[in-house]
Parts: sequence; structure tokens; C-alpha cells
Amino acid sequence: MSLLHTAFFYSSAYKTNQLPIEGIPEICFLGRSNSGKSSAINLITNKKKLAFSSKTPGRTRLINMFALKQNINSDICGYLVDLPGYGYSNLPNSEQKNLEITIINYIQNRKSIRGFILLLDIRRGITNLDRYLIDLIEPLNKNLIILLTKVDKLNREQFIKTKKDIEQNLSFIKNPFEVISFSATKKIGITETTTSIEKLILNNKELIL
Ligand SMILES: Nc1nc2c(ncn2[C@@H]2O[C@H](COP(=O)(O)OP(=O)(O)O)[C@@H](O)[C@H]2O)c(=O)[nH]1
Ligand SMILES: [Mg+2]
Repeated sequence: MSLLHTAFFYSSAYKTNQLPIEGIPEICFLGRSNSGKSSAINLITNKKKLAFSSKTPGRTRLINMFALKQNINSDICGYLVDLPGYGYSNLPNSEQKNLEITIINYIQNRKSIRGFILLLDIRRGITNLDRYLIDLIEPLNKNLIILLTKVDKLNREQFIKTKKDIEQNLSFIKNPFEVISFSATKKIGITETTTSIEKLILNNKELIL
């Protein structure tokens, strides 16, 4: 069984000071509200409702942690972390700002982060906030995987052109990173995503705390 299929809900935090103590590798899912984060987490963990997915953008405003175990009796070996989505159009500015502060705080200070999975809706490409977060992630020298989501929404021709354009727009990123085309609806990119995440979690490199 895939390690990711062992995922179970561990805890929710409203602020970063409510998170579990550091030390276990965390894979952090980032993306605009509605970019397909919950759907992607549900799919790779093979759990229909692990992460809440909704047609109403912006329902998940907490940091949700899902724990992984290699065996039922073993210790937790990793967490998938679902951060609040950003860029809501229907939230008051102050609440929007608070969410952004929580996300930035987590990204910059959480040493347990092994890798970032940044989701970009292929039809929207990179927004200013995505770019801002990539600029924050870059100097941390951590692994970055970019999931181009909802690729089922484009036909083959549009897909090829749009992917090329986005990759060009991502060329400002200096560190190596991986781009995976993904669709929760058509189940595209699951094996690649799963393999990459499992490698990050199980790689024996000690966390530098
Ligand atoms: N066509 C299509 N729709 C998707 C895909 N992934 C998510 N969605 C839809 O996009 C909306 C937002 O998805 P959700 O996973 O809740 O996004 P989140 O806000 O980033 O967690 C929902 O209506 C999903 O059904 C996909 O791969 N293809
Ligand atoms: Mg969500």
C-alpha cells in the first residue's frame, strides 16, 4: 500500500503556534483558494473526504495536518499539511491579510518542512500572490513541486501551449523544481506526485532544526 494511503486527520491549527512540535518531515500544500488542493490531497491519499473539498471557495481557513505511518504500530513518519488557500475574492480584507500572515509565518519559520507542493490552476497560471510565495520559498532551499491542476479543462493543443507558457513564466526560479500536470477528475499525474512526495518523506536526511 502506498504510504500516502495511510493518511489520517491529525490536527487543525488556526495559528502556527498551535502546531505539533517540530521534527517529523512535513509536505506543505500551497495554492490559491479553488486551485484544487483538497481534491489533490483526497486523491493521492485515496480518501474521499480527508481534506474538505467544496464548490464554495475559502471554506478551509485552518492549517490541517494529516499524519502518515509506515505500519499501524509505528510512529508517525510524515505529515501532509493543507494550508489555507489564499486570494479569496469574498473575504474581508482583514481576514484575507490574517490568512496570508499565517501562511507566510508557517513557510518561513517551520523547519520541519521537507517540501512544498504549489498548486496552480493551469487556466489561471501564476498570480502575484503565487509569485510572492515562490520568492519566499526560494531562499529556503527546500524541495518544490509545482502541480498544474485541472488539466482536463483544456484540450490537447491548449494544454501544450499553456504548459509551455507557464514553464517559461516559472523560469525566474533558480533552484531545481519539478512540474507535474495533474487532474483530480481524470486522475492524471497521481503516480508521479505520489512517488515524489514519498521520496521526500522517506529520504533519510536528518532534519536540521
Ligand atoms: N475539472 C476539474 N475540476 C477540479 C479538479 N480539481 C478540483 N476541481 C474542482 O475545483 C473546485 C475546487 O477544488 P478544491 O479541491 O476544493 O480546491 P481548494 O480550494 O484548493 O481546496 C471544486 O469544485 C472541485 O471539484 C480537476 O482536476 N479538474
Ligand atoms: Mg481546500
